[in-house]
Amino acid sequence: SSKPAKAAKNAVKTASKKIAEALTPEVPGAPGGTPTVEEPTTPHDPLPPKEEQGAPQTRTPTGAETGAPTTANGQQGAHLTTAQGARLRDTDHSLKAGPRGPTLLQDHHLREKITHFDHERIPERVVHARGAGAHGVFTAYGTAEQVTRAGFLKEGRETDVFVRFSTVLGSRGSADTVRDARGFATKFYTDEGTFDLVGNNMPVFFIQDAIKFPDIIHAAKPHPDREIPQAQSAHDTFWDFVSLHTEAQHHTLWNMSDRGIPRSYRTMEGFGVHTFRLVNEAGATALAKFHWKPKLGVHSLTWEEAQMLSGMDPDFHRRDLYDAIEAGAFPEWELGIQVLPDTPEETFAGIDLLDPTKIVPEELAAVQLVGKLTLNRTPTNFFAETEQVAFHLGHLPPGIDVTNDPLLQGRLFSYVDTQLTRLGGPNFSQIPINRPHAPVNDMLRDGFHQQAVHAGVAPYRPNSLDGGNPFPAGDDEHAFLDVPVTVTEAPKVRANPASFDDHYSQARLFWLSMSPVEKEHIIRAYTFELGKCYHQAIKERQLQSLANIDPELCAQVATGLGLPTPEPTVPLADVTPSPALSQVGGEWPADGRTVGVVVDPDGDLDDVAPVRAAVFAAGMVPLLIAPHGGVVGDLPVQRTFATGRSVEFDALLLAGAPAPAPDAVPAPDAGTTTVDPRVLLLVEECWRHAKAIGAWGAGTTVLEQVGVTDSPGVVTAGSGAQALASVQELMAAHRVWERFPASVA
Ligand code: HDD
Repeated sequence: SSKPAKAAKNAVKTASKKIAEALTPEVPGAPGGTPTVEEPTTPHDPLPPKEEQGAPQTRTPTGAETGAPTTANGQQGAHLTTAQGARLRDTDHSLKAGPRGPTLLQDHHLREKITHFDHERIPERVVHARGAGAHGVFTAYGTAEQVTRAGFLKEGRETDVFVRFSTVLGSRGSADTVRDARGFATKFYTDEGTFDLVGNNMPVFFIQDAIKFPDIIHAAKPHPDREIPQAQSAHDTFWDFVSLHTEAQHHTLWNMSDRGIPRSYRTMEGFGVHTFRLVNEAGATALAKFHWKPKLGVHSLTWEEAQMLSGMDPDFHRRDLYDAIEAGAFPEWELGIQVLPDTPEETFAGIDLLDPTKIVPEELAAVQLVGKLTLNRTPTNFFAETEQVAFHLGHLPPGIDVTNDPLLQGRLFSYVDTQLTRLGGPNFSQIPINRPHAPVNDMLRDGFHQQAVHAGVAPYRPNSLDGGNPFPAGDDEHAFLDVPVTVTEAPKVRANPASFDDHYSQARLFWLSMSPVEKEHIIRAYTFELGKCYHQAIKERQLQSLANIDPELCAQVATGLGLPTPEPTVPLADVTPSPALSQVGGEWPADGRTVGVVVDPDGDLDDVAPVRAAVFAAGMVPLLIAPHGGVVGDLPVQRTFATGRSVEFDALLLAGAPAPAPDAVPAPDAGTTTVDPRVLLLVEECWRHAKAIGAWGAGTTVLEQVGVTDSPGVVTAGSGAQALASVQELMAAHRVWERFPASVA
């Protein structure tokens, strides 16, 4: 090569060397320019594994432990390793050809790390994607022993459970408090095989035949063109579907009622929906419907609270559940069954028990309590447990069998099928959360993600090689019994029984069972939802269904929409209301409720500490609200005027009247009030949402400035203790119901 070319090459070499030197950071102890990271802690001995992180069992064909190496658990040793166990020097820098050079393909650690990350997400559930799960225990009372041979229902039996609550429509990241049905799925790890009770917080369903499930879900999910609205039923395709499928009217009415916006998972009922068939030791059968009765009663949010929470705290229900469990306020439900005679007609009091759009009113068949569920442990890892848990209606123990409800029959196919895509193969029952606690001895082999190291050579039967194992179990050996129900001879058809055509009588029953305030909420919900629809024909068609349920309901919604009220096209059903369906009128424990306490750091704080202690003592959670964070006196502040909002609290106590802070949003009436406008807003909202409010001392000024001093459920007391006592009494009824206007009787 020529002289000038050589000189140019050298110049480039020198220049790049200089640049490299200039760019090499001078870090002591880091030859080669790799900065050392200052660790906030020093390596220590591995933590003992948490109990629930214990190595999952590996299964042999006989259900015995193989003793084979078990799966690894996260963060239990001091040193970072690759997935293969090689210790790593650095996980913060890719391997490069020089500090400014390209990344090398040979960086196996980089590729392993990124590849694994790229595949961290699995498909969300096609419905019920948003949910929260918890572990617990079920204790049987023994009261079901006469009707079912199920071992876990025998007196005193304790069974581990995992429960997952969910909304139906929203994506995994959607808000908890949207108007929707809630899933209530319980996995009982019984010693006779896992039992999954996959129910909802509403006892009826939209459709009568599983073949229509894709249709209703397509209609209810966001519109396919713009993918909006998220987690809402207030849109045209939903109301198009339900107004065209009048069998959906009963469930829709439940959705429009306060049941569609629960206060907490802890204050929801649960229902198995379908009728199941129980079989006892003697082989006698009964039909049954499952109910979960919450210890805290059934309570809901108001629609405005639900909407505000969607923005203020989209995780409201999840947080509430986990906070309660971590605080030791373990949520409890009693399991109940309605036992109904197993007659050839499969009806009770004229109600078709195979129709999942129908209930059996509790007044006609009492709910007999058979055991208690206590949720006492939050998941250790949300993905591993709550995301990967897989429920299936075909997970049945001996003593509980299915019926011919056509919705149930289709579900028996869907739940296993969906896991193949969602969990990536047929071995999902080997994922730790899905592992039965009963010994497993199946002849299922191989497949994606096989975790078991099956011994033996003869996974077939009969065989003469593995000692003949496994053998079928007899009736006296806890075998599952398919109840030999007679199948009547009938033509093969795609058709429903005639009784399935009654779409309005039970919707009317539900409506007539509501208190005036609950009716008012239902009217407003329909008016909101239909008001969000664009197509006039859809609103008119839905009004027609409402006319067939109840003329007054229809008239009020029609007025709200500015549309004429149609005449009923069917005779109004003559039904007897079921008082058990109303949420109003009782008194319940207030365990785990939140009480906001507004304090003025410059005011009289004498009563604050004792009131706070008394709220704790009552099993509730006091949250101090102050102009600034940190402490007031020596009490910790949980919410400031900037971070707190009324919707977080079940009741409000005013211990002071804080003056407007410099960062307060200016209020239009700033000249006439002496209190921070955010406190006035807090009180206004609590008042509007019918919450109990108590004040003493300077706190009473706030009530005066909002103008609610003499209102029902607003207490002015001489001391903090008195204010709390009165507020606590009011909270037993959940809300100050008389504060809501009611336009219907
Ligand atoms: Fe379903 C999930 C409840 C009808 C198909 N369903 C799912 C979950 C609950 C319910 C609580 C969430 C389970 C979890 O937390 O993992 N589903 C119901 C109730 C129904 C009902 C109470 C009527 C009485 N479902 C129903 C029908 C079909 C499905 C008719 C299909 C024909 N459901 C599914 C599914 C899901 C599911 C696609 C989604 C994720 C999953 O199963 O594991 O298979």
